[in-house]
Amino acid sequence: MSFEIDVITLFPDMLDAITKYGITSRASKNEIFRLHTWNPRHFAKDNYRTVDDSPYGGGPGMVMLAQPLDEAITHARTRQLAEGINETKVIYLSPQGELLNHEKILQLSKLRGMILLCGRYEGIDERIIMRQVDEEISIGNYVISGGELAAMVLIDSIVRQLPGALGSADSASEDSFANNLLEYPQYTRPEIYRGDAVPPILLSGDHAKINRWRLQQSLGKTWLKRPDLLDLKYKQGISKEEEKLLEEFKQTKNFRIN
Ligand code: 4GX
Repeated sequence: MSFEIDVITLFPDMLDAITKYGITSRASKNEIFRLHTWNPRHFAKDNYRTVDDSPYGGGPGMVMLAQPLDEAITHARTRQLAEGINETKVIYLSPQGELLNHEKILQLSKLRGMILLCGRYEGIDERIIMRQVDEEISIGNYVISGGELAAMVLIDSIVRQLPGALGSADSASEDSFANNLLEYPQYTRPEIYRGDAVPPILLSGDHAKINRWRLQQSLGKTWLKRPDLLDLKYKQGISKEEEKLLEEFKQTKNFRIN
């Protein structure tokens, strides 16, 4: 059964990038997930297909009308139900939402489907949030021009967690944030680039040693660049081996900030 995604958006073509490129394109072709868009404009009633109006109480900009959004969401709910999804979630992407993180992505990836609501202008009529929205999610403390890019961030990060989405070469469980550590540094050919050599241990062929070095680099990088993540790592539980590797990293002070 594929993960069913319905997106309510005035700019459905923006979402094409998800099904056109890379890992999410392959996952779509393999029917790991299915993406449907609904344009509120198609549900507008007047001859001009109006989807917005000025805010009551005055002020700048426009607000998305309740009625076209309501009908678009109802159609999306009906489609989810037809796909056998009895419990779906309507998510509004907004700076007023709960901040998105890895834990939230894992939680959402366990659903069978979801409906994403993309706002433009100054946002949507509050009554739609009251009547139809189950959760508000923010991708970060900054403002973008509409919910579409936020929805695409959410979709991409969820799809990566779905069974069969990643090739055997990739692994979601080894990604940073799955274990609260940053990735170790990567190198590829040539062995020496403009006088900078690849760490010799990576050419040694000793995979036990390489794994220990990589874990030490992950711990050290996290300590240097993301002490907030390292706190989470400690709460999650750090092994004696990891503690030793990090201490050794701190001692040797062979770190660079780049
Ligand atoms: N994380 N935006 C929503 C419309 C809007 C305006 C005001 C509510 C209040 C965003 C974010 C985000 C731009 C999507 C404004 N909604 N979405 N849009 N940050 O900035 O998710």
